[in-house]
Amino acid sequence: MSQLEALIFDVDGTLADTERDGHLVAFNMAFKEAGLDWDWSVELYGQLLAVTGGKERIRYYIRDFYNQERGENFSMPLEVTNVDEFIVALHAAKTRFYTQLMADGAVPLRPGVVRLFQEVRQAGLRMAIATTTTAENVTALLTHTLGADSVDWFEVIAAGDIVPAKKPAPDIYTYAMEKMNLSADQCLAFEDSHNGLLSSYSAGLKTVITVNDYTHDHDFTNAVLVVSDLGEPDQAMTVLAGDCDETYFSLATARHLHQA
Ligand code: XBP
Ligand code: MG
Repeated sequence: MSQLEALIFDVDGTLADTERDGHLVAFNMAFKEAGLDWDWSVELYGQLLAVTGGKERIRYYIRDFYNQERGENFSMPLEVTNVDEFIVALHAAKTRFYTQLMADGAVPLRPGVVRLFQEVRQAGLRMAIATTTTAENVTALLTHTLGADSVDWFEVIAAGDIVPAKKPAPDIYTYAMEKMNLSADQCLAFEDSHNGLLSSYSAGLKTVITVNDYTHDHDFTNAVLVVSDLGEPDQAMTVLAGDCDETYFSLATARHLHQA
């Protein structure tokens, strides 16, 4: 087994609870601004999360939910001729609202995230990000929670449309590892969802899961560890599956899981 060289992190749901308090809010703000009377509920959004990527999620809603909710098929605003352009413009507005929410401090990082980042940096290990969300959103979250220089803590920020196939495809993890010139057995991934785990696992990565309200019932059979969160010395994590006696997740935990 190779030595552990790098930790690769998902963003949404893993570093922060951005889905409910960030993305969902921003989607609804964008709909309102566009004059649409769509208002996604927290519950509906949980169903829409089956599809990753904001543009893909809007398309999924139009195709699979709109008629069921409204009893009529979606018809585009009169001034719009092309559904792809409509979705791209709506999504650009959503990104604008999302980055503003991050600037307003709407979403904090989850327990243990900053502590683990600092420990990894001090130990000289490498870090990367592999996410479905838009690169601007990653920068906004990192900058407004950790400061502008935190973007440079990550050797690669693999995000959004940089690969054609989003999670659950392995492409975004494969891309990040290629950029770092590392193989999967030199890395450990951190995810929060079934789609995320499908992506990291099919890229060959051992994966740690921190669950959240949207994902605690997902199938995490292929994860090496499933925990409530990364925990803190004074705020114990709960181990939901896997072998771990620690009360919080440290670099030692990562090394141990990687070697096991
Ligand atoms: C995250 C996502 C993202 C966000 C929306 O998935 O699905 O699409 O919900 O982001 P993961 P954009 O955590 O598995 O990467 O609107 O910027 O696409
Ligand atoms: Mg996620």
